[in-house]
Amino acid sequence: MLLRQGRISKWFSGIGQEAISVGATMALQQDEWIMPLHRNLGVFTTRNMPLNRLFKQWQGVQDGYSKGRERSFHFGTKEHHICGMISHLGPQLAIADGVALAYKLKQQNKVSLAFTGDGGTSEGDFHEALNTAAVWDLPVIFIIENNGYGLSTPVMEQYRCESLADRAKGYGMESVIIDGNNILTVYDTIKGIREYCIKNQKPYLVECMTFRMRGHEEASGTKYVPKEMFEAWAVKDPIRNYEEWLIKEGVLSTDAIEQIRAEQKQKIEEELKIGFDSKPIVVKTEDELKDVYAAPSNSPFRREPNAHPSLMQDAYNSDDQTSKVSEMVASPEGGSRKGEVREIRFIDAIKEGLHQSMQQHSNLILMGQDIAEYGGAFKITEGFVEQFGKSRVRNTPLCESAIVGAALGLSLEGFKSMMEMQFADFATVGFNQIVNNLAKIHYRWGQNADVVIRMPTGGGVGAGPFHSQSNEAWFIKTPGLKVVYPSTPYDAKGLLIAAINDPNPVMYFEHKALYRSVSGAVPEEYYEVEIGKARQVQTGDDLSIITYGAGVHWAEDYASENTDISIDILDLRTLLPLDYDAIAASVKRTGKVLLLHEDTLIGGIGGEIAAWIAENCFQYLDAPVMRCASLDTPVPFNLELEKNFMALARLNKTVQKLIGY
Ligand SMILES: Cc1ncc(C[n+]2csc(CCOP(=O)(O)OP(=O)(O)O)c2C)c(N)n1
Repeated sequence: MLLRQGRISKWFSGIGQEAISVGATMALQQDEWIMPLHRNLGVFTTRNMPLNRLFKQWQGVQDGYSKGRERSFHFGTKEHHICGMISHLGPQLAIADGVALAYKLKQQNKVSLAFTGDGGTSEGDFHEALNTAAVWDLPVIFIIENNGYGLSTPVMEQYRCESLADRAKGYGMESVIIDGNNILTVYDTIKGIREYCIKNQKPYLVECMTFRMRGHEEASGTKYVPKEMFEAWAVKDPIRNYEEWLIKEGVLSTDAIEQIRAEQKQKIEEELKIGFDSKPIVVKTEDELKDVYAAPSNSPFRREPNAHPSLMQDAYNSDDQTSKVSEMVASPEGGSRKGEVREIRFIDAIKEGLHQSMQQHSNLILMGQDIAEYGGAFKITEGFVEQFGKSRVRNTPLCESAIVGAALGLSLEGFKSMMEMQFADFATVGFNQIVNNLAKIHYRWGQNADVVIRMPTGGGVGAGPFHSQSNEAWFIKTPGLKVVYPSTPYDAKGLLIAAINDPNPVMYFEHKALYRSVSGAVPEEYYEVEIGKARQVQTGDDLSIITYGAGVHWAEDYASENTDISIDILDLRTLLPLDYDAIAASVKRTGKVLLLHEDTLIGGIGGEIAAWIAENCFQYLDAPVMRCASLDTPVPFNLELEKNFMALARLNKTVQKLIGY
């Protein structure tokens, strides 16, 4: 009724399926996480969420669970241990893996529970999450609500196996098919399975047979469902059956049931009144922007912006006897103590930052393909498993989406995690979890995603189109992520530490070609480089080159080979959020700006910065802002082709054009 009156938003009815949500939720402890979907109102009510707050949520008002930012069941709360779904079917399952991993690591006797429909089982996420839970021996209960249809697609057009429960065999997991319309069966089964999962530290798949008595959503109708199906399932209605059973067993009388019904109706009316009494939304742009990120703590490890490689490099050069200099650095206790600065490679700096972070945070978990005994494709985690153990340094199956989801699940239970993408290119198969779950969750319902994804990126090594891409721009345009991209060993270490300390999801790009070709001064100490601050590499008067990653080295080499041009070089270091002050300062110094990046031209961050400069610094410009980027083609394999592809091939031409303007 309320939906028809336009007083609540889009509605996905669970009528006919109530026994599953309610029975399963009752079988769990109140503080065990559940990952519900669009039809699982019973999870929310069984967790005793105040109905008036639910009504507020569905109206999209300020004091609902998502401050008006989300609709229907797309919200969660830590208070009730419910993780809100995103629209995409599938991602919830892997988040349950992460929560179960957290329980396992904390040696708590708990399970997590995730729901999927029969349609959702065709998503890759279903396969990845179940396989990961099986391989990692995680106490997760996966419930399939098999109601015979996807949106309108019947199960015979959805899968070919006899029953979905059979799929468990393929993952090496137990399963059972039950009558999803009998609340006692659901409750008893899930209770028993919960004990099994905890005792054996294993997942379990439950297929609940049921039927949806309404359309997919209230507006979509039910024309595609034969009438006889409704008739057959109407007699199996879970609430009617339960009432009949209660009467037959003498637990309740018909009168008592009527009384309960009347009391509930009255309660709903009262709560609805409170719900409708809510204040209308107050639009505050400032709050909208602020809530995109969780507030980072004030870190005692952040170093002064001027304590920087170019300066330290001088110190390094002046001490050629020992190849080391001493300096005062911030100690973990917040004071200062002596630390050593050594010349180390880019890759070693990353390794050191990660290693020190593992020491600093006992709740930091590393996950990635081949990162344990093998030490990772680039050997960054070599030796880690011996020191920190298999629980914290985890080889993963090949399933990027599930691992990003699991990272988010760990975060729900207070863990930090770092996931290594073997190559940045493979982020495509974890993309949904990154851009829709990690990035949006804090804005949607206040839960942070304390996750760092390391992205070995870039070309120049003849690795072809799928091991060379610069894909940072895909993430830069996603509010909620932070994107960092160091170019020096000093920044590589400090930014990685800062990324791990930051409670938000950070994409950490590390250029493979710099790993072993670039060395620089790096203090032994644990320190942060502040996210969101660019680095002035050198100042100049004629021309600014604003760049990052490999581009910084191209610019430096170019400047040293062309000393007749006074070049101002700015290393952005963080691409989201950008350091606009530093950009403006560089523009003001030279009036001529070249944006240089290895990423391809169209849609690269150069275009974004050029637009910002045009809008904000037009009066300081003496020439149009120019971009020098890689060709708009995939990255070619042949080294000659790749050299031509790279922005570097056009750097001199672009500089000359700008200088001569
Ligand atoms: C990844 C993705 N693809 C498509 C959709 C659109 N969609 C929403 S619900 C739905 C049907 C889901 O069927 P099922 O998993 O059986 O669950 P049910 O709605 O029957 O409970 C579809 C196709 C979506 N939300 N996410």
